[in-house]
Amino acid sequence: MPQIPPQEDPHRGHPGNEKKPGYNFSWIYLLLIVGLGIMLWQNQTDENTFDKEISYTQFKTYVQKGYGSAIDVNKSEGTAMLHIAPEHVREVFHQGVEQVGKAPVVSARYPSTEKMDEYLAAVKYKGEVKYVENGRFWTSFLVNFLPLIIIIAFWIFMFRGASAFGGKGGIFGVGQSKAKLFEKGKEGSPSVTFKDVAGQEGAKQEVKEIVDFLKNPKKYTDLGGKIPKGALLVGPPGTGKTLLAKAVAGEADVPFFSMSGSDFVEMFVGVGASRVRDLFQKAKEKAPCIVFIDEIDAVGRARGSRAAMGGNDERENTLNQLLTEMDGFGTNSGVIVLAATNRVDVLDKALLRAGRFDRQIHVDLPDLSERIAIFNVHLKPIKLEPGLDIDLLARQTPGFSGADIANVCNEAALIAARHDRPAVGKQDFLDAVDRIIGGLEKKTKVMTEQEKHSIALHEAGHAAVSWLLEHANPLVKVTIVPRGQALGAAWYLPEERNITTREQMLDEICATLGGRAAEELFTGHISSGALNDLETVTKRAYGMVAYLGMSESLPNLCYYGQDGEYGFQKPYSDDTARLIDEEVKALIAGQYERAKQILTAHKVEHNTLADLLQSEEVIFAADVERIFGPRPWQSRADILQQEEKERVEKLAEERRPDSPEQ
Ligand code: NHX
Ligand code: ZN
Repeated sequence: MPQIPPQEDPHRGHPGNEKKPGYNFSWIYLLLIVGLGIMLWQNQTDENTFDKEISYTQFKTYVQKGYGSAIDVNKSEGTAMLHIAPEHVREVFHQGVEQVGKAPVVSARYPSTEKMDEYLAAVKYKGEVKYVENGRFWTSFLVNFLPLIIIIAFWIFMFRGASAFGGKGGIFGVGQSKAKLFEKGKEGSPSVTFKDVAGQEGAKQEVKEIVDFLKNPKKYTDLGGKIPKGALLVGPPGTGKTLLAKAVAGEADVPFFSMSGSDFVEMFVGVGASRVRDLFQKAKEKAPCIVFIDEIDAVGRARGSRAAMGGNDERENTLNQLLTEMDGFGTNSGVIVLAATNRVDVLDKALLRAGRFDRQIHVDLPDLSERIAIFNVHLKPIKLEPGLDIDLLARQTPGFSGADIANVCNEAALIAARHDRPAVGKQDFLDAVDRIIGGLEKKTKVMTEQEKHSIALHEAGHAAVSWLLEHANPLVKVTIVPRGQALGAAWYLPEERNITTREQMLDEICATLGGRAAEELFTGHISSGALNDLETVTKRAYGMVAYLGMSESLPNLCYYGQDGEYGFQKPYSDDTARLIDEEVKALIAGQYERAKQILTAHKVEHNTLADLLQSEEVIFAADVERIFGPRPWQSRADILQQEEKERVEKLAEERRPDSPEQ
């Protein structure tokens, strides 16, 4: 029975991680407050007291003359203070009582108490003699030693924190790992199970196996197998790596330590390594158990790649410690390390070798059927209009991650609420998708007709060229309503393909250049509006030439991910660099010409489309079809869609028997 996960209570802490009582800053504060208090008190007693320092000889003279009314002897300072009687103030200070106060004093260093006592007896001094032990001792003590105390305290703080005293974490717990410990049945443990992880069947299978290793290791070790030490969850952001790890924590019967890679990092040197040590020590005490490190690239980045810049010794030390710890425990000691990252390519090779994170679990973006499953999870709490087509939603969201889909569902609910609708409908979801891809609509942005015209020409250019190219993405709609950074946009529904051919890339580049081409052809001016178009085109073209070997003069050569390995240098010669630049330039120029040709050939249709767009603001694929006629190769896309639909229906069929009342 899943429970609502209790909110984390920051004051309670987790077992094995609580602060040791009394080991905190409070005593430093106490010391400071006491010191300040004493200083203030001292100042107060000395206030309005005119104090003049004199020589001992002078002091004796004053005593002899009977100027003094009382003497304070401060033994710790070695000074004697003579209170001058009001009637003698003028003789001593050459000033009146108004200037020096009612109880002015003079003080002098005396050679020794005995000698002074002798002298006082000799001159028959009748006044009072007070022996003061501390006097201003504390003031001078604080003034002299407070900086030293602070420095020493800081020093202790630093070094204890960096575990110079045994690695058990410093007196302030800086060297302790910040890992949270979850134990099944105990409060705070996540109630996520594998059932809550939609899609990701392959990854789930792998992760389940790890849980199984820990549940009955004998099954594996009896056959001579070794339990793996670590697994790396790899995948783009938002695909549910952390959720998977939480599900492991929820399903496994073993303790689960969870922390983020950045938790190792602190401003103090040596803390990271100490925290790694502490984490593994705690883990070994609780074995069998699972340690989960989120965003491991924070510490696991390849070492020495920035050696020229002095490197990052602290992070390297942390990583080295992590490597050592993972190698250090015996194969079957039962600590399995799970880590998540979206950048496996930057990780240190040593982390990935056998015996450490030797298995990589890829958590990819969900495909159509997985998106349906994810939608089903996130739509559960939402009040839906009856008959909502979830398949359609999944088809409209290619390339969305699980987190994006959750966002769509939430946004749709908010949009429906804003319109006071009783339930969330299809249009709300489509608006939510648009909002998430394109940003907020800016209906109030003021546009002149002139600007609108050139934007309409630009967008109609995209629409026309993409409509007339076989491999360009199918168009959904064209709009000149400003949204986010863009003043207008042509929306496509990209096919979810696994590989892309050269023709498809070229057609897409051509369609993207269609906007500027239309501007140039039909307004005579080119504008800054094509910034994003040119950016994507340039990136794609460089990718084709430098990474995919798709150009005439650099065929089958890939320079991907190779720079940085030998410092900052590019892994090719200057001549090659020039060649790449030339090829990219030629490629883009060629596609631009092609776009212009297409637009010139279909000038009338394009201009009709642009006019329609300017008056309607939003037009759909059907309008484009009315003007240009159906795409001759649309049948192919239709076949694909038909195939997909059949697959989805078959899947739905399969799910139906076990869906009722569960
Ligand atoms: C801008 N954005 O002035 C406006 C808001 C026909 C207008 N920034 O290609 O919207 O012009 O097919 C500095 C200088 C973005 C920052 C110039 C940021 C230009 C989108 C590009 C529509 N649809 N472009 C498109 C678009 C724009 C941009 C900039 C900038 C075009 C085009 C942005
Ligand atoms: Zn454009």
